[in-house]
Amino acid sequence: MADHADRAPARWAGFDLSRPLVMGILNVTPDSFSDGGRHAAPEAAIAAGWAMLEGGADIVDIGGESTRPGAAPVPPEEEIARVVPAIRALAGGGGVVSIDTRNAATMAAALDAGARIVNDVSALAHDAAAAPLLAARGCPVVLMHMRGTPETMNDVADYADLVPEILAELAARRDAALAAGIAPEAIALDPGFGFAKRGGQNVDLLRALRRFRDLGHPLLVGVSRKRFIGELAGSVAPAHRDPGSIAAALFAASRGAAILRVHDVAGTVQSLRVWRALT
Ligand code: HH2
Repeated sequence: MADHADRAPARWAGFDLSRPLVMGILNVTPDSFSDGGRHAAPEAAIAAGWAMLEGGADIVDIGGESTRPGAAPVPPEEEIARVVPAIRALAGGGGVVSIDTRNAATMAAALDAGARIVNDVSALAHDAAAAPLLAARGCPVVLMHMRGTPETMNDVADYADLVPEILAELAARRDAALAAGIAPEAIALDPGFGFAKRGGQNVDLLRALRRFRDLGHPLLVGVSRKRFIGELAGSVAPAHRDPGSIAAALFAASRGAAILRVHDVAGTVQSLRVWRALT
């Protein structure tokens, strides 16, 4: 177990990475693919966030813009209005919050409201102001691999050689972050499951996770309720994909994932505890 500890850093964002961290997903959106609309009201979002922290989440990842395939962009002002009340409440009460956004204005507002980590599915490519902002703020950041935008990504999922191409593209985004002045120890990397990857490509990528550790950063894996989990499980709808998502999360942990981004926090925490005790 903890085989991610041999090459990747031992700490990130103030956390000890000797066991995988659990990041709970809190989408304050009307349209996210599996929980859209459930936490659109601030009170519902805050209650769901506390339930995740009580269930053992190390981090609550708050997002105000769906990035499901085909999703339309949300203006930053709207995104900020959605996420700030939940960030204030959860961070103010002692929870560690990350902000899931591509927009520098939203990153700044979220950090001002108490978020400690930025999670950007565009790996700071979407908004030119993002990298200088994070370099100045010195906060930890997750850089995720994607091609195109959520609107176009399904059309650009053709790879001659899947894993080396994704490794090179993610390394290029990491290098851009370093060139902008972001500290290497602030950076975690994510292969971006479901983002410009079709069904079986996600499986190949997950099986190759160990190769991503050679980039020298903690790895975040987000497979929770994604379409390929539903396909592997046999045409299961998003709301019923938690058992399959946990199976994939444990597999990712065994291949070196340091942070697991999940909807079912309590189920994942319990599964990890048992799995770690056995291994
Ligand atoms: N997946 C989603 C959103 N943000 N961030 C990282 N780092 N990795 C991921 O795999 C990832 C992510 C999409 O999932 P979800 O938040 O559940 O849905 P939606 O984008 O529809 O809000």
